[in-house]
Amino acid sequence: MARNQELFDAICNGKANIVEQVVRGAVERGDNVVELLMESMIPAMREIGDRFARNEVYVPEMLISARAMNTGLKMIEPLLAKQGHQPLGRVAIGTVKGDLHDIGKNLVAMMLKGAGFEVDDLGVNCDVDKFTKSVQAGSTAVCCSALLTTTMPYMKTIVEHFRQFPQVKVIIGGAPVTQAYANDIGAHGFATNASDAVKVVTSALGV
Ligand code: B12
Repeated sequence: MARNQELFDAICNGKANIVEQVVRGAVERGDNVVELLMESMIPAMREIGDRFARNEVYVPEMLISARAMNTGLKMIEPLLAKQGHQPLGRVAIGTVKGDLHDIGKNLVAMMLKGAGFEVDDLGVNCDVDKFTKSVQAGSTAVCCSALLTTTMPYMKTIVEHFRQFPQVKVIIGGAPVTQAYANDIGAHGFATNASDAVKVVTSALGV
């Protein structure tokens, strides 16, 4: 499927009502929503980030684009999440302390749910204590998201903390995170996108 330019532009321009119309049409026609996500929605967020980096837009514009994106994501979530089977395991997910970006984290959570995991979504600005409480409640994977180079180092704190829980696998991701960084801090897994995140979590947990 090629890019849906109307959807791409609507997200870039923060037009949530247009996003709603276009996504509703696509869902009603039975279009492939994963392709819609990969070819039009995620590239639109990348584009708005590039415009921000070039000082063409500012935080308020990024925020309304993020809201428009979330409108579309909420509509496709039920299609990404399958239902009615035994959970493969319980997974905690959160954006790390100091970081409020949650679109990528939400996507990973949706795909994990879709793959059959029980997901404890801890939201944004998560410190080690929040993740620990989820582990004490039965999560065996801790998935951490960071979008800022300033918050990424907190992942090292998380990895080091969970060394005392050998059954817990720490998986990391987010735009600035790399495999080299994951190796460097001793994380159990890393992925650049939500569908690979599912593969990495599945393999780390051996399910
Ligand atoms: C939308 C956005 C915002 C929104 C966030 C709204 C929200 N609810 O999330 C708002 C306006 C609030 C915002 C604020 C800020 N932002 Co901002 N933001 C963005 C933007 C444009 C898009 C991010 C996004 O949603 N991408 C789409 C998703 C789908 O991609 P993703 O998050 O990378 O996730 C995918 C993968 O990384 C992976 N993944 C993600 N998490 C995980 C976790 C695991 C475990 C795994 C395995 C995989 C995985 O899978 C996901 C799906 O495929 C980016 C630009 C960019 N190129 O990333 C800037 C960007 C991240 N922001 C930036 C900045 C600077 C800021 C601010 C500091 C601006 C300011 N001066 O206030 C603040 C920081 C606020 C804070 N404390 O967090 C910079 C960061 C620069 C840097 N090097 O650190 C960027 C890169 C923009 C830029 N080009 O300069 N931002």
